[in-house]
Amino acid sequence: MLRLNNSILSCFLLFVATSCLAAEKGYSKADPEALKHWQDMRFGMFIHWGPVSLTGHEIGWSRGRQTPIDKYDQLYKQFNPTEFNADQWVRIAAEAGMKYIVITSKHHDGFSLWPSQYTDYNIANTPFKRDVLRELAQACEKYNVMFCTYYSVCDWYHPDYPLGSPAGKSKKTKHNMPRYFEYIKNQTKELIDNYGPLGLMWLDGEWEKPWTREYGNELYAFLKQVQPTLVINNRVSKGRRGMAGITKQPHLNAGDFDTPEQEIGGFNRDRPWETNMTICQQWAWKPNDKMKSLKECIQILLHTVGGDGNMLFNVGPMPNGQIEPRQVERLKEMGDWLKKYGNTVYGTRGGPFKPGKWGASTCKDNKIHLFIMNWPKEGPLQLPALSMKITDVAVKTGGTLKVNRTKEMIELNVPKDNRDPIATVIELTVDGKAFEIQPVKRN
Ligand code: FHN
Repeated sequence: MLRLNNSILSCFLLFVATSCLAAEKGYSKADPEALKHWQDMRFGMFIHWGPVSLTGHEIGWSRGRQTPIDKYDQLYKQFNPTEFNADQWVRIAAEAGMKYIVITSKHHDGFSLWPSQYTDYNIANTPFKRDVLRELAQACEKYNVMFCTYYSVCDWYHPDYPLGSPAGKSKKTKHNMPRYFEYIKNQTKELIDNYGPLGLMWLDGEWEKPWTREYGNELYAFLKQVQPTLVINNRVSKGRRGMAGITKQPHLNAGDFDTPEQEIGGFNRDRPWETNMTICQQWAWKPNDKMKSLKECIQILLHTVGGDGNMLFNVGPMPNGQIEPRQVERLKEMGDWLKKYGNTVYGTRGGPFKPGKWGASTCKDNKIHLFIMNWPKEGPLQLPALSMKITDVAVKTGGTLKVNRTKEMIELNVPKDNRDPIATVIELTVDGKAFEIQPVKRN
């Protein structure tokens, strides 16, 4: 019996050692089902909103720049978005084909969009008073859209956080980071307890000095204990390489997915990633801001999913609580496209043809979807031959399709006037699981 106990003990110790090592190495411990459920959604709405929308300047970053700090911090006393209608926001997202919503529950300016018990600087103390997050979470449940929260670990307002505005440039004379870290844990737990289970905890603001890898590891473990199915991004800890959003160092806690910002991530099937991008230029609402065309919006989405990533697309609602009508219109146009071709996006994986100037591709079961965005000046589009037999080819966006297959190439051509100006969608059927085809790059 003693011998048996010894071997059980050594197995247990080995298990403990490896799981500690894995935790220390920052390997993602995401719930695989929750992670896949989110990845399959492919397209979400990002919302940057708060009293700052009264100024038309950027959330957080304009505090102590375009807007003097004392003025910025009093904006909440005028914040009364009487046109706010959570059902309307969620319907706009759903009709755009967006399957999840991530809202700035607290950005770098420290304002809490919910009646937090841990600070008075929150929505309950505005003329509006209503619990925006609760109404939004309820509307998400009603329309089957996953509710998620953005939370900034840097907080230029909070007296215990060492850095202040503008943009973390000033240092507060008195601060208490350990106490502020408790505040973060209390608030993020409050978000889960009040509005959860959440889809994602989208953390941000990790690049500043006061935030450490140790805080990140502790927060990651803490949140996973509060909600084991929670998916957490790589900005929980250090190591994100700027706007590329990729955590290169495997020894760092890399959270559950990478977060390229305002750019499309590179083709990567080995680690989940999500491009976050603005529909205009600014994250928070800006009057007459430059808005992306429908062609840009769809092609960004297709290059993103073609790279095996998700797309989190940002709107900045106005101070009256409405999303700008022109942004609503653009999102509806995206939804119209997805109503026709959504099966080529949702639940797919990127590839096997890697994205390029020509376009992108996705795959699911025995289908490969090509999104041809730029044709050669003359002649057919040539793609490298696949390791699997193609049993059928069909153009989904209309017109006739000419196909020629050689040992090295697949040649595809659609008459110029049949080519879709945004993306000509062609479906290939193969005699196996398309995801098993080794990804190839078109030279
Ligand atoms: O400073 C923020 C910015 O305001 C915005 O929230 C983006 C979204 O990814 N994140 C930070 C910049 O990296």
